[in-house]
Amino acid sequence: MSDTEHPAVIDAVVVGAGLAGLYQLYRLRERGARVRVLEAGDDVGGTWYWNRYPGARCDIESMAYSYSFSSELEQEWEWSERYAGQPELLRYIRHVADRFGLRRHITFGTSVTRAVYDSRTHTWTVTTDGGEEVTARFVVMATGCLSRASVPDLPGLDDYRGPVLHTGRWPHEEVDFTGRRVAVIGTGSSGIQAIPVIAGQAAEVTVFQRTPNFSFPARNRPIGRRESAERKANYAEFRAWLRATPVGIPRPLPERGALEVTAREREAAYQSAWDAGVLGGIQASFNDTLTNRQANDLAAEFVRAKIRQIVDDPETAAALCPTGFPLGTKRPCLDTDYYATFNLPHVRLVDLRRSPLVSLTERGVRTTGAEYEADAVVLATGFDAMTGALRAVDIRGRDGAALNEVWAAGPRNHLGLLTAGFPNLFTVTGPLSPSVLSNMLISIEQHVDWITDCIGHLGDHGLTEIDATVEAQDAWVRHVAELAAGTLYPEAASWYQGANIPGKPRVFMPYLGGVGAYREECDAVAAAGYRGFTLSRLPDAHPTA
Ligand code: N01
Repeated sequence: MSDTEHPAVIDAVVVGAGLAGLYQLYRLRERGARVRVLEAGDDVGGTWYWNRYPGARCDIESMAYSYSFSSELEQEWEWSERYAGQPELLRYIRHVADRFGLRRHITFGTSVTRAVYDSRTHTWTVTTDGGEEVTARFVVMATGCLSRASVPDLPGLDDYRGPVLHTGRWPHEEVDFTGRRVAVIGTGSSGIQAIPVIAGQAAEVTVFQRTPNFSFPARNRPIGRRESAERKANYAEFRAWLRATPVGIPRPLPERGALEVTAREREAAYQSAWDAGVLGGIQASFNDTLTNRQANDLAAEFVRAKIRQIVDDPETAAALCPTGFPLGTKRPCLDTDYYATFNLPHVRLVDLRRSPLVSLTERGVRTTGAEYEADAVVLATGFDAMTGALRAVDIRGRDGAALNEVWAAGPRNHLGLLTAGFPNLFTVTGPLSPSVLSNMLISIEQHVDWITDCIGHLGDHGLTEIDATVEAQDAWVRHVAELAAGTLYPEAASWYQGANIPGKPRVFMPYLGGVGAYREECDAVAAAGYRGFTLSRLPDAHPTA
């Protein structure tokens, strides 16, 4: 069969052509499977296709946040910076698509609206926004954890006369803020990356902050040839080490608690993390930061002291100091000159906790304190994380059951991979897996490898269906919740538990056991003949993948 033909029933539909979808396509093609990838964007890249806001950059080191499946790719690609910017990441992903001949299997500009399982044939029929129907034995949702932009329901949004730009849906054409007054709403990772860069261009920047965040200097720098060559000489060992660490990020693994050392030693450890510029470095200075409130307070106070040191105006510094939630329990940020940006004469901070946002007006943003005129409004307001992109598709499993109803009180699945009653539908880095609390590349490759092996196992044994058992699923959901309950994470109203979306159930969604332990569990499940899953076959099945 030619690559461009679309047979009546193909082996797999992969939804999304970001880092996860591309690797899934590569692995299934390697097995000779007939695969189609359906992608909403007009190019590959996923997150790095959509998030083009000024300053967008990965906050995990490029040489760790990259594919490891091909040593040729690893060796030939040269990263220019320690933390790659969005344009370079997109170039890399495009290179991967071209190098491995993946594009011809991808249909761009196409969103999946519906997916319906047929228990009689063990197939899924996927419907697109263009009305096309594709029937496949497996569906892999590679739709990303942070892909559904959240636009808050702000009164007056339609009254505002200037452009409103969401960081997660940034225009593809150049946005020039020179001489403009820009209002930025939101101070999470996106806002914190964008604000210093926008301030470098705009005539005036007003930052509307509801919750201050913990942010640490990235200490980004070019990667020299020598540094790159040294890493490449030991790339396999480096990757193997990352896979066994808690989150797959190159940073030290602490053996002591913050209260087991002297104040001087503690300060030195925090300072060393601050100087290193590694995501989560401060919280990872000691092994109890996320479980012991006293230890956490010490780390948080270290960061607040840094903010007060950097920011000249004491009132602005106080407003920028995060309080009310433990350090690390909302996603920490890495920045370049974020706090120092507030020393610039044309940048001001509006503390929405003191004067809440009332509405957008024709000319700008109104709070209970004043109206701020702006020529453009940037919404750095985040995403309907982890479940948003999955729930946006009308997914119907066995007997017509709707995933949205099954997940009404929060996501349920086994290992974050398959939901009972929705056989043969896999989620890459789905909720209840390490996902957003890990280096996504580590988790993506682990999931895709597991899914590919699973599909291969079914094919090798003449099986046509895999479904999670309700018992295994219930136990996994409980396990993920118990892990979270043993930490300080539930104390923060974070997007990790859906708190940023009105009406979303509060369930802590990422698995906290670490990528190493998680991989071991997934491998053990597979080695035990897919324990916790039911495998079956149609009487007249002729599996091919
Ligand atoms: O979104 P966020 P993000 N009125 O949800 C505020 C990843 N990422 O796009 O905290 C006023 O973190 C909201 O306030 P509050 C990373 O995992 C990675 O910045 O709800 N404010 C908050 O300040 C990250 O965590 C990179 O009180 C409103 C902000 O908007 C995740 O994406 C780079 C509001 C949203 O912050 C999401 O980050 C960028 C309202 N009505 C992002 N609604 C990398 O470098 C919301 N806010 C890899």
